[in-house]
Amino acid sequence: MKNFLKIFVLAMMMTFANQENIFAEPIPLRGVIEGFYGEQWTFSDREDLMTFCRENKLNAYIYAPKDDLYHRSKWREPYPAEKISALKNLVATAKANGVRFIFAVSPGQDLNYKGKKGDADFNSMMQKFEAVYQIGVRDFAIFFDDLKDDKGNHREDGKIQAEFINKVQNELRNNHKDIGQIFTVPTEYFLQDMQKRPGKINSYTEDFAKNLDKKIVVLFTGDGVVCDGISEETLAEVNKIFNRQVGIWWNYPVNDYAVTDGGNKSAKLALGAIEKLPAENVQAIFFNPMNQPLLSRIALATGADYANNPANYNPETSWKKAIKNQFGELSSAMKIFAEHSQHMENSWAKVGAADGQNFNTLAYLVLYNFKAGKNLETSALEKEIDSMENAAEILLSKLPEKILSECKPQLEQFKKISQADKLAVQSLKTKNLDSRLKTLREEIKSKESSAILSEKSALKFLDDVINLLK
Ligand code: 14T
Repeated sequence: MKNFLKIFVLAMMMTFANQENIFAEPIPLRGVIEGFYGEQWTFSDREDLMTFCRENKLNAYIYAPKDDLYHRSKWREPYPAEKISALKNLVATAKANGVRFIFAVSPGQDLNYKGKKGDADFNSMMQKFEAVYQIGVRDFAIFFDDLKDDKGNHREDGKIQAEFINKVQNELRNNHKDIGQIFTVPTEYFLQDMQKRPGKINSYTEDFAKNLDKKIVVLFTGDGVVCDGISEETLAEVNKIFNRQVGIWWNYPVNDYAVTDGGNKSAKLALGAIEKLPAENVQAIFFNPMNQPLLSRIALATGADYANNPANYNPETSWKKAIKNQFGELSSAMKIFAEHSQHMENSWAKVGAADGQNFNTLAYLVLYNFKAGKNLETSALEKEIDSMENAAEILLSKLPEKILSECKPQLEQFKKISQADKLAVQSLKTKNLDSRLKTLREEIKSKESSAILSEKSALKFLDDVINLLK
């Protein structure tokens, strides 16, 4: 009886704790990795990120912009004085905001491991790290991602890479008493790439895992580079492969891979929530953002909610809260726009909730009834489309300048798609394709290299109607 009572009280406490988040267990290391290709954030964007991190209880930042020459292609060269001084300010701001600043180098394109050249490169790496140690950096990373040729092959040797990282770590710890943690990303950094077939781990990964010092934190991206969530099983499997608790490099909301011909920036914005990540056992997580720093904050704020309480995270609630906090009186309009620009997908990438789910529910019903020759009840769909056009107009006229500069083409596109959708509904009603519709569709198409959204929802509806009525 006594035991029964104990269990009962314990169960009540746990229920209570869950609801009130009293015993919420945050992921110990949680933050942002500036790890994307293309246009870098400015130092002022980075400074602002540190405040954002404190406000959202994120406690780490990895500096690893692929297109910083001194990070990757010219990694041996020291930073010029003015860049070192900007970094110094940033490191101080990070510290003041309770954010651990992790400095990364990606030397893999031309790093020498052996002989005289090997010694020289080891020294270059130590000098590179020493320079940032002097401005306050205590945590370091060496990344070996994206070293594959066009055929997807790489010549990297896992043992040699691991020994290099170990040696750098030893030297850092010999030179300084207060080194924090060392992080790495292997050349095979997603599960599918670590094995030729399930269960058969490649020798590269085996050698890397076996030889890498246990203190070093390994980051991986999931089953693929950009993938539809990480299961507890995948995490457990990768932990087992590396014989340690690995961390996650999460590729959302990053959009650097969605660049279309003609554009130099991704045409699609990832404005959705972080979702489908493990509810427990994650030791470290870093979200890779978009080239657009302000619009990245929707996903990053939800990522912060996830990372601070993975077991009780609700993407939808968190997403609404993030938009409310960030956009105030423009939040209703922003929610409508963002709803149509969440999902990222191509031949090898897939992540984020489906775009325009409300729209699709309404549109399918109308199309279904049209095809069945039934009476068309279009008012709900028309109302939805009006709210979309209205949202685009409000945002185009009222968004603060800097945010608007991150999404103007997409908002204009959203407005056009809405206007075309309105004509499409009218055309269905009259069973006659409005001649303006095809022109509008062409106009939309001509802008797709710089603005894409709602490909499988509001935009698809247009093509569906054009096909039905032509
Ligand atoms: F190291 C990694 F974990 C990683 O994700 N590396 C890059 C990263 O810098 C980039 O931002 C991200 C999204 O594009 O994916 C990795 O880069 C790739 C990988 C690919 F397989 C870019 C294009 C690819 F085809």
